Amino acid sequence: MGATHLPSTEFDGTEVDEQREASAETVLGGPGVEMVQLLDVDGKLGEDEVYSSYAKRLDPEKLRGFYADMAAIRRFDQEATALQRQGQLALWVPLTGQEAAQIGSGRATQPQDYIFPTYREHGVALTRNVDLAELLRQFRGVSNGGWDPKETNFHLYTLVLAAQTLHAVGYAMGIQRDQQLADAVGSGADAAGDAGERAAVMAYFGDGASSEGDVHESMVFAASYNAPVVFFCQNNHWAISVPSTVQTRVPLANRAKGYGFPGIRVDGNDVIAVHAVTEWALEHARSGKGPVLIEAFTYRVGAHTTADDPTKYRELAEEAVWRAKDPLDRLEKHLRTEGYADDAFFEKVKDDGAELAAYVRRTAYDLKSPDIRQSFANVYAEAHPLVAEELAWFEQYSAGFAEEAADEASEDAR
Ligand SMILES: Cc1ncc(C[n+]2csc(CCOP(=O)(O)OP(=O)(O)O)c2C)c(N)n1
Ligand SMILES: [Mg+2]
Repeated sequence: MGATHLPSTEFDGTEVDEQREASAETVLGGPGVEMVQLLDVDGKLGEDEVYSSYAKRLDPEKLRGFYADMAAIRRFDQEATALQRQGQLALWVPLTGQEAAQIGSGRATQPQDYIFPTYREHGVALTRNVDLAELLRQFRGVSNGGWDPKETNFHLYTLVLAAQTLHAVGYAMGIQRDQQLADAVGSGADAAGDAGERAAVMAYFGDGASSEGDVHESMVFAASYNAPVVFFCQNNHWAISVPSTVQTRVPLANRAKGYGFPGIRVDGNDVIAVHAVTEWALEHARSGKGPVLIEAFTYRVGAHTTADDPTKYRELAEEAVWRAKDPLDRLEKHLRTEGYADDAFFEKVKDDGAELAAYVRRTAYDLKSPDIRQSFANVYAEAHPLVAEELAWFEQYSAGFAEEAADEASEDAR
């Protein structure tokens, strides 16, 4: 294409649409596009040269655990959505459809790893033992976060798209330097022998966020410094109303090649494959071989948030295609055909889900609003005259309402 083909002021986008259509197959998946899959949609376990050895580490108990986790987080998601509809939460960000991507990757992490989520990683939170009821605090607007990240190495949710990818790489570089120091004084985990004891970082982000400059800068830095970080992109096909075909002309995993580290597209609705690929990537990062990009190819079955209506921008038929690839159904088929789980197991999972939902409901009803003065106290570490002045004004303003209420009450009494 020459300069004469550059868009003019009469640019109508037709050419771009045509290009997008031409590259859709590689973005949306097609026969020629590589993707790691172990469990097919019928729940049959296939073979993979590299990743089957990881899948073989999973005994029936672990697989049942994956199912129980995915069912629990789906039930939690339904409950939180209902709480938002009842006015208990200001907003909710549903994860339905992405359970395998989150449980598979989260369960591959070790306690010493550090996780930087976006705002939808409720399933990963579960795997890090974050009290799920705590996740609701931010969405009710009673906390800036909700949990102590140091307790679980699960960072607070980041709503500014992709910002956490930079934090993750910085953190990974910190881990790397601490390790170098420990190695120098002879107290560090041995790189060859104890790579499993070393720490790595996981940075979660979405297909939409992948277009942010922050992601590009993170990847450049991660490659330049060989940081122990795994970039985990959940390509759920949509960034609110913008389809993934607008974000990229190639599978997102392919971008890693340009930075010079491995990129893997994995079936994000196949919990066994996601777990295997993430374990491989974390081992790679922990053993000093540098970053990896994983693209979990999945789908956001519900709305972007409870403030969104996907019928305005996508076809129901597309949702139906993805419902047929449901991550829970697929693992259930596998567990049943292999004789790893029976009706009693699935009944118990359901009962546990109801119990979790009741707990979450109870806790949500009990969430207390913080004292507004706390917001003023949070502005600076030390007292500040301007903040004190604003607080004084605010208190005087609030007191006006108390006087108004008292006047109304005495009028009513007359
Ligand atoms: C820097 C920035 N720009 C825009 C937004 C508004 N916004 C919130 S979510 C979202 C879409 C993100 O899509 P994706 O990265 O695919 O993640 P998903 O929500 O699908 O999980 C946008 C544009 C934001 N939060 N931050
Ligand atoms: Mg998305």
